[in-house]
Amino acid sequence: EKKNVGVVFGGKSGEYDVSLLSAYNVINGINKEKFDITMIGITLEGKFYIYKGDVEKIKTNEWINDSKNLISDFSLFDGDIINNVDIIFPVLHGQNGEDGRIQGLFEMMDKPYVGCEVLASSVCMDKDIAKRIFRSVGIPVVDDVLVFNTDIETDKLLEATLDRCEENLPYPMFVKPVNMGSSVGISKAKDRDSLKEALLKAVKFDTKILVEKGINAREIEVAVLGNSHPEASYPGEIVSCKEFYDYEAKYLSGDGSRIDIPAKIDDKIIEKIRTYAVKAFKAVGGSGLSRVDFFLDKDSKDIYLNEANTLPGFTNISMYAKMWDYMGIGYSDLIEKLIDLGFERYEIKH
Ligand code: ADP
Ligand code: MG
Ligand code: MG
Ligand code: K
Repeated sequence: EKKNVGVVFGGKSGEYDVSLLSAYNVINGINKEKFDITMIGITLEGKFYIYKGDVEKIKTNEWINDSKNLISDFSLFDGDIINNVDIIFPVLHGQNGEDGRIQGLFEMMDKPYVGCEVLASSVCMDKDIAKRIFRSVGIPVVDDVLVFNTDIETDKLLEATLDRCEENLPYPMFVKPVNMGSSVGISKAKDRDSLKEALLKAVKFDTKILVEKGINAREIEVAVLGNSHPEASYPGEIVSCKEFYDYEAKYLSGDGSRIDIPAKIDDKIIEKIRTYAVKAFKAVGGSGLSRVDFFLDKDSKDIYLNEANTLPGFTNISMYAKMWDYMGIGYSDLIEKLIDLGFERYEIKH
């Protein structure tokens, strides 16, 4: 019997646009002989709709104006539409979608869903908390200084915070709100003035800011797939066209950035990175999927785990999908595996 997959897209998140692209690809990529689809759109304001229109309009964000194909008066808990959905696939990135909040809603709805549960999702969304956990299991992470919004709320406090950063870290530094993705709110600071500017920018996105030592790094990513026996793909490398892999390099500048799969690095380093990726996934209690990102220091060859993304970009040309493609699992099969893993976890936990 065909299972009905509720594909959720959009979301009250800085990564709304990225989600539309991922979801467009997932909806097109799902094997229609095996699965039916219910499209569930969330607006930037956080309003839920069932969408019955053309998939192309998701990509272009026209879905939201397609009023004859939108159903707003449906229940998430016990309505005909939702009862018909067997499993939910949140194709959402960033706040509310990737951070455990909507996963909590799925738990309350008592629905199986694809990807990490509440805890792993929220841990990985907080770059500070995640790094503490990785450190605690012996995975190397970049040195940092944690700054709260209250540490920079007056000029005097701000100056003291700049001192604290300078005492603990060399320039350049990377300044990031802890709870974002897609490089939103992140800056590279080369001196005290730009550090100040970077902090004032980051605090617009979160109350907690991570200031890190800037690594002159190659960026290596690993795709992890599985529940209690997760597997790591071969690593891929992002070669950015910009000074760092910022939002523009990620999504806007077309073919300027390059992806190498597998990354052209030493076999020994490859094995180390894959081992760290699985260890990190287990340490945060991951399930389903995660893309674990590393820095390989160009000078010292040291490896650092940068972050784990529990709902990474998921178009058919995204790193996550391409790495599994290289491992022999095509896009449609990957989607199916993730759905199976979602059902498997539900069975174990319920
Ligand atoms: P996001 O979740 O937004 O992707 P990241 O922490 O991965 O946040 O940072 C985005 C990008 O910024 C990285 O891919 C990398 O190019 C650059 N970057 C972040 N932190 C550092 C660092 N400590 N050293 C060097 N580059 C960094
Ligand atoms: Mg991220
Ligand atoms: Mg990143
Ligand atoms: K993350």
